Formats: sequence, C-alpha cells, structure tokens
Amino acid sequence: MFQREWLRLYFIFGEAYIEEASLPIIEAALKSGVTMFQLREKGPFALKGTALIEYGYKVKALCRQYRVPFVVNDDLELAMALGADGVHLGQDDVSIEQARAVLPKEMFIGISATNLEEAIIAKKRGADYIGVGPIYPTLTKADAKIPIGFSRLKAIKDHVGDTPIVAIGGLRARDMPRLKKYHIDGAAVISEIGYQQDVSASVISFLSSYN
Ligand code: 3NM
Repeated sequence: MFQREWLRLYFIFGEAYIEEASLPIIEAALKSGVTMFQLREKGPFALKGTALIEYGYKVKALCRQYRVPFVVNDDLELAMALGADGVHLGQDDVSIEQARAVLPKEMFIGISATNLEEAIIAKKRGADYIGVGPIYPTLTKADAKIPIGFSRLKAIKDHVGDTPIVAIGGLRARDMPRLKKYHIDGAAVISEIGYQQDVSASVISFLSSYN
C-alpha cells in the first residue's frame, strides 16, 4: 500500500551509463535518508534494453538494502521486469487505465500534472500520488513546461484535497518549509541532490528543512 510519507524527499536519478559514478551517488542519498527513489534514465547517453535492466537491478538492490521504495519512470516493461514498487507516468505516457490493466495490482502509480485540470483528472483516475510542477525553471528536464510557482501549486492542493502530492522542478532545501505550510507531502529532486559535491549534506538539509 502506497504511503504518502514516502513523498517527503523523493530522489530521481539515472545516469546509468556512468554507473561507477551514479551508483555511489544513489547509495549516498539512500543512506542519508531519501524516502523514495525513481530510476529515470533519459537523454542521449541513456542505456536501453538489457544494459538498463542490469543497471536497474543494481539500483533496486540498493533501495532494498536501505528499505526505500523503488519507482521506475515511464517504462512499464522495465518496471515489471525489475519488480519495482511503483511506476511514474507523464502526461505523454500510457494512461493510468492502460497501466493498471497490465501492472501487478500492488504496484503503485504516480502521475505528473502541470495544471489543475491534469491534477483533477489524475485524482479521478485513481493516481496514488500526483507529481506537480515544474515549480521553478529546471535545466534537468528537456521538455519541462512553464514553471507554475507556489501559488498554483497551492491552488492544485486545495482542489485535490487528500490525494498525495509531491512538488517538483528546481526545488531546494529552502523551499521545504513552504511545502510543509501548504500541506504538500514533499519534494521530488534531481539536481539539488544528485549533482551536489556532498550528497549526504544536501539530503540532510532537505529533510531537516521540512519543519
Ligand atoms: N519532471 P530538478 S521537472 C523530472 O515538471 C522532472 O514534471 C518535472 O529536476 C515536471 O530537481 C523535472 O533538477 C526535473 O529541477 C526535476
């Protein structure tokens, strides 16, 4: 069963093609307390096929070791092959109905939304959580939409009520108090954790700022 507490600090990372660099980053983040992990392998150097499955197994093993739920972005076949705990779907991926039809029933599903309409539809279709953003500009997602800021994030939260929500896009530790104030369950983060010199210090700073 999905638990909203897993959204508190949701670390997203890929970079499978430089596994000797990326696995230590992922392990440091898990060890330091991130509450959920998503494997998101994108871009020109993205691994595919068997190489990605092999990498995915290593990441899943790390998540298991640190008892952190393991999510796969977009790719239902990869999620099933790896026995992931959940999948995350964008607006351009398969629909939640199509995903539910093929995924094991214990696998949870998160959906991206960038506006109120998408968030309401995601809730209606039974998403386990909604990823709302980008809040700020981000360099990490090539096709990111226009940033929505905190006021629209709050408006979405006010409409979807109890459905778990994680904010995403350009977030830093200093944004955590405002997420808490608006009853957003947490932050999904790539660069402010994954591309930092001191991954552990960054994770601790995020977690201690949600207060
Ligand atoms: N999805 P960073 S923004 C993967 O708006 C992703 O749906 C977004 O990376 C969305 O923390 C984003 O480095 C990138 O800004 C988040």
